[in-house]
Amino acid sequence: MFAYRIKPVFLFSLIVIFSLTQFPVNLSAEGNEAWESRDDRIEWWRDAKFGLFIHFGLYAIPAGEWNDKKVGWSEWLMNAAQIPVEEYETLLDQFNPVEFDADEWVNIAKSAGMKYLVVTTKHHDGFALFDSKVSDYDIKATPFNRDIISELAKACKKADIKFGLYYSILDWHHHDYLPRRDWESRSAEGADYEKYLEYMKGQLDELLENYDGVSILWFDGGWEGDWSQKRGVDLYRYLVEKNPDLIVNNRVGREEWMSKSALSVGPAGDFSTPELMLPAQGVDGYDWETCMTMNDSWGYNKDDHNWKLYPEMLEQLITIASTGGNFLLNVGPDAKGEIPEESIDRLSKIGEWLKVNGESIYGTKGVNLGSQEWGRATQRVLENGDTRLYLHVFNWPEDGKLVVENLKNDISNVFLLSDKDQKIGFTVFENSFPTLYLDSKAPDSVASVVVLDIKGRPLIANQIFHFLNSDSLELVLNETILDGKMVELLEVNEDIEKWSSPESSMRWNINFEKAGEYSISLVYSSHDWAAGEAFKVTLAGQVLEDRIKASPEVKAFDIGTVKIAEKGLYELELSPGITKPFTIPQPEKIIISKR
Ligand code: FHN
Repeated sequence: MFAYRIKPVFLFSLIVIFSLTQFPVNLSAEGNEAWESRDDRIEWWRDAKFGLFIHFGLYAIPAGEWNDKKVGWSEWLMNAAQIPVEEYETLLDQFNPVEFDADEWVNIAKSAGMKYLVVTTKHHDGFALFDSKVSDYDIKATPFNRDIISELAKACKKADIKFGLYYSILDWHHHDYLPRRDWESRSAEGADYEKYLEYMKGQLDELLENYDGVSILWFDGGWEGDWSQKRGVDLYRYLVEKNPDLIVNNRVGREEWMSKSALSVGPAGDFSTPELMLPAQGVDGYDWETCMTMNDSWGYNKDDHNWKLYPEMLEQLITIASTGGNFLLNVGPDAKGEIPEESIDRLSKIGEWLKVNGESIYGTKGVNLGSQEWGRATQRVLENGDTRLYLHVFNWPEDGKLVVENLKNDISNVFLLSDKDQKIGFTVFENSFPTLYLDSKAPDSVASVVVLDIKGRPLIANQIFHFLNSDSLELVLNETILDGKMVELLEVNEDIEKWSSPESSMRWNINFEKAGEYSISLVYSSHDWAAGEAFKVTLAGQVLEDRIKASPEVKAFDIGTVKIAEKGLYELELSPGITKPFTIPQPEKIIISKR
């Protein structure tokens, strides 16, 4: 068992811990200096859009298998194979990634068009990939004995790649960490969680003080035991005060990211971290980053050959950028310290695409044009206040005609990003959306970028929902107007806490092809605490009022009947009642059925 030598740093960190707890514990954002400085600190990250995630550690040696037991996520082997600490520690003597070359790793990221990287300094197994003075369970205890984090810091600086560090709050190795794994026989006798926190702060101090240019701290594993949002807010404020250029993810906290796709940010952390998922659409005004594997494991798994293909990954990058997020794409180097060829191949192809089309990704913002046959768009505001739209065309129209649904702006210029001299014709007829006339052959086999310069900021018509000759219409919630802003609602069945006033509303334009009586029902589940909240549906001048019914499972709730006297276009509005908070179930769908 390796000792954690708490030497003079103990005294220092104890004082710091003491002063740390002096911050007025404030779970809201106001008065949180770190949160108040966020916009300045995070600006480079918002423009960067694309980074490399690196999971590397002792787990690369067994590579997903232990005594014939195979696991999916190789970095979870110690827990999944229920390996006692003493047994897992035997890996230390085998850790010798002699092929590790920091410049090579960083250049792979750079050639992929990535602007930052995040590398595991300590994952859940507790092993530190750096020379830690507060621990003997670190790189010094291995035959390799070089400081990988130090070498990567230097390589990133040389290559002008921003340097980020992953750190796991959870620690399956440290004696003072609690809780123990439920399968463990190791006694928790004498374990002191506060001592573990001093140790963790000691390592975080080392990471910020001993390595040059740390730009991101990427926390993970704060989902159990006594870690809390309160501790997360305090740690976030401490770290940003210590390094005013630092940005920190929302996993420094606890509740915020637990639903994985949560987009709520702060005041613990600067950006949210949905994982292994793509949002149906993005949401303005949030900073979020999706992290993804290239196969199925974060750490190197010798048996994991389920590699995603390059086209899928490029579409993921574009989809994420078009919905306002960043993409952290993972590699798991093997025990020799080499990034798998399959990863390098895919990354270099993405890099080749970005060399030609990077302008449509870096420094852009998402834009919600509603669902489009052809693909996804990003936008950039031009100096004159007009907007440049980048249409990423995955499905190149065979007849060369590309309709930009919902776009109502005047168009000033259309051309191919890959050949700016190749102008593209377009027509916009009264009451119709722009049609672009493209060459028959797509310039790129995966995603071709058509640039559309429009007057002013995007004017996007509400989608019009049609019954399409059916007597029932399901308004599946993927786009609506909330508080006057086009909001993409990511997750159904989560209560909307975004209502900012009783005037808030969600609205849909519906084309009723037949007059008659229509029943309205909402399909939702809802938390107990929202039960009884009033809300109303307004349609054709008729108001149906109801109160939320607590329902853990998704159910259809009949709200009432509306009379449509004449066929035509009507607006359905869903709005909160007068009670506070203005919470309302975000319905999975609204069903309108002709009686
Ligand atoms: O448990 C970890 C997992 O091993 C991996 O590090 C991912 C990457 O975001 N994070 C946790 C699972 O959410």
